[in-house]
Amino acid sequence: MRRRPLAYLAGLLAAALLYSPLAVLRAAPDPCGVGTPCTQGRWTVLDYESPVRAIHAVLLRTGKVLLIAGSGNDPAAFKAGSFKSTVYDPGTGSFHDVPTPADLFCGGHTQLPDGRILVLGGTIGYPDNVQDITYQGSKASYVFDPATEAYQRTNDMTEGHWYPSATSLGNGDVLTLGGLNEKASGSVAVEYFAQAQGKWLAAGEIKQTWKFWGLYPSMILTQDGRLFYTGSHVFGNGLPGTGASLYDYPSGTVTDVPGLQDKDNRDQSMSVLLPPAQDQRVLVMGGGNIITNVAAKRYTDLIDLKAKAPQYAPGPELHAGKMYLSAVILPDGTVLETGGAVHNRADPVAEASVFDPKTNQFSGPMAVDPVARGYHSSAFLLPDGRVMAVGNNPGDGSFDRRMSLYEPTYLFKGPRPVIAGLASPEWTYGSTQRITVDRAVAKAVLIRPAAVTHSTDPNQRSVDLPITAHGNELDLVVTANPNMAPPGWYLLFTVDGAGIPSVARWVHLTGLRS
Ligand SMILES: [Cu+2]
Repeated sequence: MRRRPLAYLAGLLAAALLYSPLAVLRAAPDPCGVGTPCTQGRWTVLDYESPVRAIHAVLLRTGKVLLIAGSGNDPAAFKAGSFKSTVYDPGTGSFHDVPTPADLFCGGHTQLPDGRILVLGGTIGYPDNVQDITYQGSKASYVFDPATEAYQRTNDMTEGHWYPSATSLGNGDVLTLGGLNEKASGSVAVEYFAQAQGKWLAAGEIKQTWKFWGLYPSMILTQDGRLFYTGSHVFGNGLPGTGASLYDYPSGTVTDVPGLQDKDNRDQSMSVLLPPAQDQRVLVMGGGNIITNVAAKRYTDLIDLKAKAPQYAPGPELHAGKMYLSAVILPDGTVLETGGAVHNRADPVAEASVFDPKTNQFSGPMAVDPVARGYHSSAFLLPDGRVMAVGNNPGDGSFDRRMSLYEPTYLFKGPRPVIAGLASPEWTYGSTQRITVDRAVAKAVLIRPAAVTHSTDPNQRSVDLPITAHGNELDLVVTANPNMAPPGWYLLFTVDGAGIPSVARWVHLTGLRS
């Protein structure tokens, strides 16, 4: 091909530039180019495995993680009365196996105000074809103390609960709904744990609706103290109503919330109260139906609970249809969604993306967990800003005990801000708390530590702390509304203008004003 003289000159110039020292600099790979950890994060599979089937994961105020298997969905272990939990230390990679008093498999869990963990319900019977009965739920409940790493029994609940919800309330009490009872039929009792008395109230002490809420109903505490049933659940499709509702437990009033797409195909979808919690917006992602076994869905739904008459509107589609997915609030104010599968305990989806509540868009694709994460998998945030993923229990009954770590993109963007000082880790509602940082930051957040299983962690939230800066001293304004951040231990992160978070410090938020 004949080249025009001008093009020829331009070619020479380009060649000269290519070999100049400046061009060598330009030719160096962009550390934040497409496909780098800086734009998609990085997964690592640990070179050791969890000693137990990690079906439940609870981040403790000690920075360790309580992994609960119970019988681990293993009929032989159940028959043998072999129930397991372990406390994992992400810092040292060590495990401390914990005597486990009952089959906590498929129970519920949430943090109490003092940082102990309430673990409720679980399994008292596996399916039995002869007696034509499915899983039977336990009435028993335990408090796990991170200091002693031991369970202590409480009084029993009214009814058994296999796949219950557990939502921490603004006063630190816990409300539990749903699941299957000791006879394997739907649990309908409203269960209320009064934390000051350290016990479950009798059925008559709380307004009963005797309503069946399904299995692992996602019940998120709203700013006015009501519970929002997001429509995310496990199994139990075909429930009446719109598939979502607001529940005022003191009066027993349930108000349907319209707009959720395809409510009967939201089995093992995942719901998140989007950051910041102050915005009161919820995102529901994906879902399927293990009974019809349709291919899992790509749709998402968004709702603003501050609206006078809240209703769902369709959100952006996921990059891939999935159920069994995990969603983790990151300190930079975005949400990582990862893992999942297309069909009942089959066809894992190798896809991850990040939802930005500011733009209502999923970015990505992000790097993908090398381990399939479907049924009985979980992912959760660690205090250092990394995400851990555990579990997978495909239809052949096997269980994947490998553990993966995800380093989000913000860990590849430059040095991290440091929280150098904390006047006190004991925080009260409506107070102003002074911290010292090593350089300017854009925001500070409190993130509630995970208590996750089966694509459900209704207590997950990130609460903004408005900042007044005096040089490297920051005054953080703590919400005065306990419904915004129920009492307990939280991860405090500061985040710089580039979205890079510090390592978290633990703070203890309580109702007492100092
Ligand atoms: Cu399960």
